[in-house]
Amino acid sequence: MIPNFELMHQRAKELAADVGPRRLTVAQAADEHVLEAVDDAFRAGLVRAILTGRKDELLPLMGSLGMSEADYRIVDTPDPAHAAREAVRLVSAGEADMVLKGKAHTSTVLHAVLDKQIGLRARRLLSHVAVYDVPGHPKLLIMSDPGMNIAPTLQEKIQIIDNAVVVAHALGIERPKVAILSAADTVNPAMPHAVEAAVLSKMSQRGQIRGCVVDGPLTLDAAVTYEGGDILGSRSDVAGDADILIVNSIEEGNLLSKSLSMFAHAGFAGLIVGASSPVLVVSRADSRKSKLDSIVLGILLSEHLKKVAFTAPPLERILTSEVRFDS
Ligand code: COD
Repeated sequence: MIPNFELMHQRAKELAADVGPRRLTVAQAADEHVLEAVDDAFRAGLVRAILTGRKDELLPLMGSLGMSEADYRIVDTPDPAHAAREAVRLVSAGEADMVLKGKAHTSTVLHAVLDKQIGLRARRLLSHVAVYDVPGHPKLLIMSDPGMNIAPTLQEKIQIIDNAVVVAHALGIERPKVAILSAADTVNPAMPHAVEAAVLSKMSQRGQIRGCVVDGPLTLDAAVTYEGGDILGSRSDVAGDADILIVNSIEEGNLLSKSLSMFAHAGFAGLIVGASSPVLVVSRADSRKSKLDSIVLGILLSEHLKKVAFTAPPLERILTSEVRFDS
């Protein structure tokens, strides 16, 4: 199990030594921190990159950052939509292993990823999975979905859990503990999300959600601190030791994410999971380090998907008798 970003980088370096650098496309690459992170990854032998965007914008910026044009393939594209589509198309055509969002807006990249012709759909829900390295916390925290699905339904939450579990497995967490967050640890019928959390816990207990153990509703402190988890004692397999936090809306996820970064100074890496290849989504405000951490996480996920594809059953199988009594 990889407990922090330092060891995540070490693992990616070992993989690169074994199988060579991963192939990365960058959607509208003319962004200073994105280019710096890509160049850091290139110099560390982790990636080879194809940069899309306007060449007359890219080349001067690369020059000012001391990057050599000879180290990169550049695909000249007229605008952000074309840059995003070309970056995604190259991955779906097998010319690269993953996409990194550059200057193009998140929704422009996501629309390209969802495109039926050139996109990366894999008959699954796509969701945003964020990983945090919180100073003082003994292990990485995974959270979903702070960036794609706006108000997930119960069925969508099942797939959001599946996708987060895939990332946990890629980080070597064999049977991740999943906490469904709420404002209280009791099932209050007046709180619809708490009722959904209870349903998800029961589905997990029945083996309908696999590869992990799910419990909720749990408050944040009950989920991640031993003092908080103690309140629930042996009644929860997750409390006090959660690996994955599931939030109920994009707003809740965004607030938790920004709080971890701003107040707890957590390191952050983020990507979209559920597509046929990893899609690395970082916001413009994210640091060079965060962008590099996201590339490194993408490398681990891309390698994991080569071995196992998606092991979790698609939703239609979860809801059929095929797995009803499976444990
Ligand atoms: N997984 C799989 N397929 C999807 C998903 C998903 N999560 N979302 C939409 N689709 C498919 C639909 O089935 C449909 O075939 C097609 O994509 C278009 O669907 P729409 O019209 O419902 O989707 P859009 O175009 O309105 O928007 C999709 C977005 C992902 C762009 C939208 O959900 C969004 O804007 N999410 C929030 C992104 C954001 O602002 N993040 C915060 C900043 S980081």
